Amino acid sequence: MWSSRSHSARVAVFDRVPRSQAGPRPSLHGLRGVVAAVLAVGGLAGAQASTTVFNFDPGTNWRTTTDRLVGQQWALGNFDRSEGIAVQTGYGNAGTTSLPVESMMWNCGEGAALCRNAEGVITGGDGPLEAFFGYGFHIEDGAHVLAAVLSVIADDFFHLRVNGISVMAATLDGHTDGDGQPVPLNIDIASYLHAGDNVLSLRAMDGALKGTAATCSRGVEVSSVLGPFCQYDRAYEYLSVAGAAITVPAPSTLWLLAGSLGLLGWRSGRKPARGVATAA
Ligand SMILES: [Ca+2]
Ligand SMILES: [Ca+2]
Repeated sequence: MWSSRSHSARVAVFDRVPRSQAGPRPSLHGLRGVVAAVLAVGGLAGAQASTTVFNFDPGTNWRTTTDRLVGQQWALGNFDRSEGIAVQTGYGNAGTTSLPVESMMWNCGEGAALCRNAEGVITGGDGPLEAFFGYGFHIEDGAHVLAAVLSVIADDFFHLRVNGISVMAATLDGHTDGDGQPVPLNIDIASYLHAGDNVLSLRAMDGALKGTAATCSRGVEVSSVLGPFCQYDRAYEYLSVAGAAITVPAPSTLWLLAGSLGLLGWRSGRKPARGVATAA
């Protein structure tokens, strides 16, 4: 789907995950449709434009830390990728079967020492109770954000900020299907991006919201944007992220893209690719 064959537009793909390894992804068909259409349009129109795809799936562009001071800086939009460490990718577990393991990550320290159980095995349940994640990327001057979507869920809590602005927080408890499996939230972040440096930051925690309880019967109480939260080892922990942003160089080319997208939809007998709804 991400192939750049047979079109003249230059396409930069960051932190690419081969489809053969990636497996099925949740709820990104609309975004992938847009990518395919843009690439096809490049071929149809002979456009010389540079299209850039920033891949937000877990990989080398993500950094993580358990240092709250560093995490707070990332939350403010001040990202320095010399801080923190590489994320542990493929951080799955035996109980979460609906998410592609490639979309799951956590902070495991150097050599994954923080996530190993007494037998030295990474089970997905022994990581730190809180971790911060950051992803910095640069949008060229004059580029236009055609689409930018994140599909996110965390076990058990996440708070997403983009360029220092609070975008969404949620718990796994509030987003499961009838089988108890996680249902990621699709978040349209296009309006939060701008030319220049951009920062995605997430805080993720294992535990549960304190709710109406008088105290945290287990673990420690910390503040969160959703209210007091009890951090404790509540079985598995992970942050699942998938998605991408697509930029094109100049708004003046958009009329061509829009017209050709409609043509593609007609030619293929399908509706043109639609945006992904923003969760409430
Ligand atoms: Ca745990
Ligand atoms: Ca948990």
